[in-house]
Amino acid sequence: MARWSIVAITCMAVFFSIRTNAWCGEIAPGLLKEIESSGPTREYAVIVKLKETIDHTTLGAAVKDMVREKRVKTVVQEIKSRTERSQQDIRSHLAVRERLGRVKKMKQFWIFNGIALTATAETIKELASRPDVAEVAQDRVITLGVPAPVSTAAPAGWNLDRIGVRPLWNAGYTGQGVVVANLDTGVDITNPELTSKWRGGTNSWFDPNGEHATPADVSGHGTQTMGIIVAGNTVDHLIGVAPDAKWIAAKIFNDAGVTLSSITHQAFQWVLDPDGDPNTNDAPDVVNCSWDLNSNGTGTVDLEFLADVQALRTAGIAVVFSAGNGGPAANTSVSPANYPESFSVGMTDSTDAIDPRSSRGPSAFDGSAIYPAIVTPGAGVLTTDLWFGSSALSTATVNGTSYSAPHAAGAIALLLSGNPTLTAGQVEIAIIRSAWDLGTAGPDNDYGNGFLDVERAARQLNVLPPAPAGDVDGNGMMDLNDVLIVLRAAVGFPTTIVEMDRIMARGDVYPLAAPDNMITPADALTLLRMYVAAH
Ligand SMILES: [Ca+2]
Ligand SMILES: [Ca+2]
Ligand SMILES: [Ca+2]
Ligand SMILES: [Ca+2]
Repeated sequence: MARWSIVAITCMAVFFSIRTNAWCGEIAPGLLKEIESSGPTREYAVIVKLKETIDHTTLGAAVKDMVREKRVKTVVQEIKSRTERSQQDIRSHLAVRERLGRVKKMKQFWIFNGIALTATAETIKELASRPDVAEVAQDRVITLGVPAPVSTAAPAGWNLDRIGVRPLWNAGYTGQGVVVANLDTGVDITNPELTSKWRGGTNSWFDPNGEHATPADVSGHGTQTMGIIVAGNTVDHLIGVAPDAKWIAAKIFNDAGVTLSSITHQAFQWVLDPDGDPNTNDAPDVVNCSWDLNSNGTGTVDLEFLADVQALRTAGIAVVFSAGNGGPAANTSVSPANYPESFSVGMTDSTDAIDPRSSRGPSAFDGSAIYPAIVTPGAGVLTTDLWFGSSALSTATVNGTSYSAPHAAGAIALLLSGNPTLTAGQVEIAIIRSAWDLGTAGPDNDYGNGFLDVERAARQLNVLPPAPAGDVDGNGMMDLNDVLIVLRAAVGFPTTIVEMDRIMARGDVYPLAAPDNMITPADALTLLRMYVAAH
């Protein structure tokens, strides 16, 4: 323990890096324009960003082998103490100005090195000229995109079967012991599907807009995204990927559907340490974000939340983002989904074809990284909706990459319930490597690394044992249903792309010496013989 501390202190010294060599900071162009047009007397809501930033590569390397609880605690403590030290000077400067009434509504952050406040143009210029300040920028308004129209009812659970949840469910991995969070419009806790799945307690709900003391949602968006992760059951009400996971939520969008940069920074900070005590690890294991910073248009990069996403990821929390609805043109990625630390998820329809709206790569972050990371169903998906006190279950059929992201978040929760010692990185890599290749051969910028298959990821991670030969439906044994599936495929019974890929991978058993990459009646016959021989 003592030895680790010494090593840690040595490492900590380089956790901060200075990004820019400029002598003093600047006023962001958008804010400058506003000041020029609105004059000197007005007060502006701004975020002062300091030059020193946490070096997450170094910090990440120092904490990567720690158990989850210690990792979260170490990351929170380190970045807290580093940013506090870094902000000492400017905070005493600001304290004086606050007493004079020249600075108001100060909010200090540690998840990124900055302070939100309101001030007049004169004070803003003075702050921007400080050598420790990188930039003073507007506290921007972020609007939730208008959701696509709700479609007609889809068969319940098609999307869950498609991503291969059943073999995990059958093995008893249903999300138990895993906590997921969303940063969204809130979650309607009165919906009976979601009531008992809330983790509960004051550290499980955060409304930085101060509108709701207990979990609520007036829009439906957050209730719908959370439903795809945790709602329903594994028996007769198929809605969520990981129905035994618990949820917590930060309601970043207010009841009018808008948020601010500062509000969203507060939510990311809350996620890392919901009860404000670094000694208790009450952070979630997975965070789902079904929104983007589209103010600059798609195909651009906006670094507003880079430090926040990096901090969560350094702490070992998976951060899943919807890839955006800016397709079908190439280079339509959005931030924060296109940050390297985000896990971006695009949208397919019920035939496993990419939906035209799904944003395409490459990632604008570096202009070359594959985007999205993966694709999942997102068009025509059944989920929970706002509940108005009726006795009937309240559901909606929804469309958009907003609803693809929760499939991946739920899949990560399932895998973690199968092995809680896995890291976010291990799980994400397994999901990418086990995804079904669609579209152009190999990773591409429509389907990313391919279509989510949580069963294959689980086998790669040894969460599930290798599948028996000929187990086409993945239920853990070679049985008559497998024969039937292969026979139907052989006679051209319509199957989707991923279903056909699955059947090919497991059911192409004839010729025995070298399967021919075709499903024919001979494959079904071979499977039948295998079945008879085994029984
Ligand atoms: Ca805590
Ligand atoms: Ca491909
Ligand atoms: Ca089977
Ligand atoms: Ca064959």
